[in-house]
Amino acid sequence: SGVDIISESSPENKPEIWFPRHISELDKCTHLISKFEPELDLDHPGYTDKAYRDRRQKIADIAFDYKHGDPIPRVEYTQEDINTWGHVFRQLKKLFPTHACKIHRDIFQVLEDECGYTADNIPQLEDISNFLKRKTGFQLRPVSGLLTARDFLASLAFRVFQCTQYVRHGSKPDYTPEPDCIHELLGHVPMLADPGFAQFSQELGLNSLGASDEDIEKFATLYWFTIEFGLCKQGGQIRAYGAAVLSSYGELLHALGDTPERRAFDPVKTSLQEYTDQDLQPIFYVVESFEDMMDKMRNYAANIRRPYEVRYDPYTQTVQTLNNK
Ligand code: HBI
Ligand code: FE
Repeated sequence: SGVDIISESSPENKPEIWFPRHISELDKCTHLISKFEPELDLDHPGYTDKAYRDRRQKIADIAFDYKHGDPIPRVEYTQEDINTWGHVFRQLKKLFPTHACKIHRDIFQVLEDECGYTADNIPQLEDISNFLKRKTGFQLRPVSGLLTARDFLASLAFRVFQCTQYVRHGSKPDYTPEPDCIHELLGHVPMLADPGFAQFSQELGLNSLGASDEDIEKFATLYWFTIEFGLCKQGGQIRAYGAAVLSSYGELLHALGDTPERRAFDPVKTSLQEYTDQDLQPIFYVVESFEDMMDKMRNYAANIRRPYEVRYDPYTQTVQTLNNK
């Protein structure tokens, strides 16, 4: 795993867990989980498609070579990729007015007007990263696949979102168990352009720095049920704000339909909820408002035992620790 122990001599004599102190140290937070990849997995729809695997490899190399501060190299997507994007884009656009939360609807409109979000164009990560920098200070960094939860969450502390750049295989446009740039661009990017949501995301990241493996698992679960699959109340109705819901036509219909169970968001309980990444979600958590979600998370984090407090200094893009360290 990605945990390096650097010192055996903290005050409580517990080993300390290394974490990045400066945004450039995210170059070391690149531990991947090989779970489901076209090169390795017989069931992957791209496994028998040599051209697709070669394309994926080229895009993966961009992420492997990337260093903090580099512009994100542009990718020339194939017509097949663009068709896949267009298929998902058209379907979701029909549902957003009735199913997406207000933040997503408003910013999606801006992305259409200003950032080349159309059915026949896959926006480039470099352009979208620059858009986010202007809106909330978030930036994108290319990643070749699933990272460990520890590394993924650590980047959020620096307002960096680890973003895949490849497109799912064209034979299965409606479902992918891996993240892909369709999911990132349609689900995550609009929410990360909102100041309150950006703050929430960064705080989750800051809370994860140096946390125990057990706490990392809880923060990853909270990430799952908020940033990926969260629902919220709006004008007496339930709407989606989670990126995995907002980027899947089937999941979006399912989430707001009659089938799943919807529970009130409560970090203590939600952080312990088991989940699956292989099927539609049986359970969703609903927040009253984003302010309420933020309050509850701050309360939860304040009650977690940790050897120090962390602060982010945006001038130097550095994490500082208070107490002892
Ligand atoms: N890695 N690239 C990438 N994208 C994710 O969404 C992601 C990840 N690694 C871990 C992870 N998500 C989940 O464990 C979250 O719950 C943190
Ligand atoms: Fe995601």
